[in-house]
Amino acid sequence: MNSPRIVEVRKNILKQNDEIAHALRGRFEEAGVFVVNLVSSPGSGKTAFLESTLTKLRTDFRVAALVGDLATENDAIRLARSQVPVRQIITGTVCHLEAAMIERNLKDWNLHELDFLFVENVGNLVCPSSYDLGENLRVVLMSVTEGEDKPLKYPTIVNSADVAVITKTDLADAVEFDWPVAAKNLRAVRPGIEILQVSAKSGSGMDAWLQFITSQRRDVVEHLVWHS
Ligand SMILES: Nc1nc2c(ncn2[C@@H]2O[C@H](COP(=O)(O)OP(=O)(O)OP(=O)(O)O)[C@@H](O)[C@H]2O)c(=O)[nH]1
Ligand SMILES: [Mg+2]
Repeated sequence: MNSPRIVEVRKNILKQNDEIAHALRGRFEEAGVFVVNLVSSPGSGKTAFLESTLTKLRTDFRVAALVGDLATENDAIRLARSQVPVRQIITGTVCHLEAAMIERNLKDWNLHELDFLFVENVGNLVCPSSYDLGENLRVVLMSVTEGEDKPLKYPTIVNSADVAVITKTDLADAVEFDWPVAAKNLRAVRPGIEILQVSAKSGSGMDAWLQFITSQRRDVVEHLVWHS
């Protein structure tokens, strides 16, 4: 008897989130900031990858990051080593970031002073897929140690992503990672999805990733200039 009401409440929450995300997207666009949302299972390497990304990007761009976790400031402390503005969002019992949390935590940041804003979502392969944060690009990370079948088991998150990044490639041989099968599984769920390969530890693949996001940002910014 309770089910219809639960579904209704859930629909309302998602609708409210979409409205806030829509407003955020407008603010990001107006400020010319390119927003990247990183999603993955716990421990796939989001923070290591993001710390490396922030450190490399900050020489040419103005960058900042928000990071969500149920508890601890650990990831914000790690990301702050890149010397860019970082803020931790503690979600308590909530297994994903919501647009309202992003809005609240941007508070005193001037978006016009940023070129890139990165959001590290809570490590979870299910909940974050339903919550738009107003981002330009959603990146799903999958580490080689998780197994090639994860896209088939968690299709919704892959389906909601714009690009897939396979992480910890330095460990690929040790776990006998099957690259063709991983690519086949990702593309079975999300046909045509671009797949990048990185190791935050060795730095391999980071240049291709940086080229990819800077060109994605250029396309968005040029599109805005063209239409203004
Ligand atoms: N060998 C290797 N280990 C890595 C790499 N990237 C991350 N790790 C390790 O993997 C573990 C998890 O990395 P994190 O960066 O904390 O992963 P995360 O996705 O941010 O984790 P949560 O925020 O807790 O979901 C740590 O022990 C990292 O040192 C990599 O490229 N190669
Ligand atoms: Mg992390």
